[in-house]
Amino acid sequence: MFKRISALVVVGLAAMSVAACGGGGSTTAGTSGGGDSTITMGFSQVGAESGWRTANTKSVQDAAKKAGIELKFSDAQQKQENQIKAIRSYIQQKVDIIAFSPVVESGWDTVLKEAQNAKIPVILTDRAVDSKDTSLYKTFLGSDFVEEGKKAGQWLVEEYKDSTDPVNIVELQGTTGSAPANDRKAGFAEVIAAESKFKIVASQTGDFTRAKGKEVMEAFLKAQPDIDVLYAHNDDMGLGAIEAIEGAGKVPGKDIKIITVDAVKDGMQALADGKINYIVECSPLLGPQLMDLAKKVVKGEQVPPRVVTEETTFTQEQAKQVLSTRQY
Ligand code: GYE
Repeated sequence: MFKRISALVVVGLAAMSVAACGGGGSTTAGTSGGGDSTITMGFSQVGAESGWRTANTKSVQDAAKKAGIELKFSDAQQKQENQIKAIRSYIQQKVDIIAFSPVVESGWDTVLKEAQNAKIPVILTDRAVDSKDTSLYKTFLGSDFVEEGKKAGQWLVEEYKDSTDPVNIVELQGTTGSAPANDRKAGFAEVIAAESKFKIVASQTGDFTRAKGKEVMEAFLKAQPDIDVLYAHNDDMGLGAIEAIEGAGKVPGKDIKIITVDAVKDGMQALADGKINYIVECSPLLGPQLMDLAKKVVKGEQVPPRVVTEETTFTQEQAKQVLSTRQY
């Protein structure tokens, strides 16, 4: 029944990308016209805030090497201004293609227009932007975060299906304004809204880090006498919160049930140990597919406007089964 799904699937209508491909394709054809001239990619990473991010960075770097793509890599330390600077420097360096994982959703139009004017195509990886003008980027490769939030909510509904008592939930949100924080919150809220017994009694950002997750959970525990469930938007914040819960003399996974997102190795270990109750998977292994898309875009070939990562979920039993083979 349980199936580990690691494949990436391509969705979207290729037809929709026809218009988007016109400009970028013709401008970069010269670069790849010789057939084997090396592609240079400028990649602006969000930061190094979590186990997911570390695995994602490694995936991008390894895949670039394997694909023979020269990678210019920069870490923005979770600051949009650093990403904008990095993108401008890639434009100045006349890279063949820019890829980036936007730390927040808003505020990208100006710099994306600069790239477009310089005829340098852009690929979004992992996180989306809210720009109305979708011709500013060629494609968006990453997870469906709303769906992830829904899966977290569905587990909770099932877990408490026989109870009529109120269920007090605290939520540790990801980085404020980021697509995964916005969407994981929205998907979860939509599903639990169906039943009035579910109440989010506190919700605050933990910046996707372990340290902040611990700090905010400590504050939640002081302010809220009766917490039944913690929903953390990633494993790292959940792991930090576990320390806070244990520090307060409570048993994580029992006194307080915990749901997280990502399924990195440390999270899966805590799940197998019974400290987390359920994890919604989010795959960081985007590198190989990013390089394939980049090659196509630079050659002027059509790519689908949206490529969604296919993912699964894990219970404690399932975590025990797959833990030894988990790569990240
Ligand atoms: O879930 C979190 C990371 O954007 C999907 O960012 C990514 C999220 C991931 O810091 O751990």
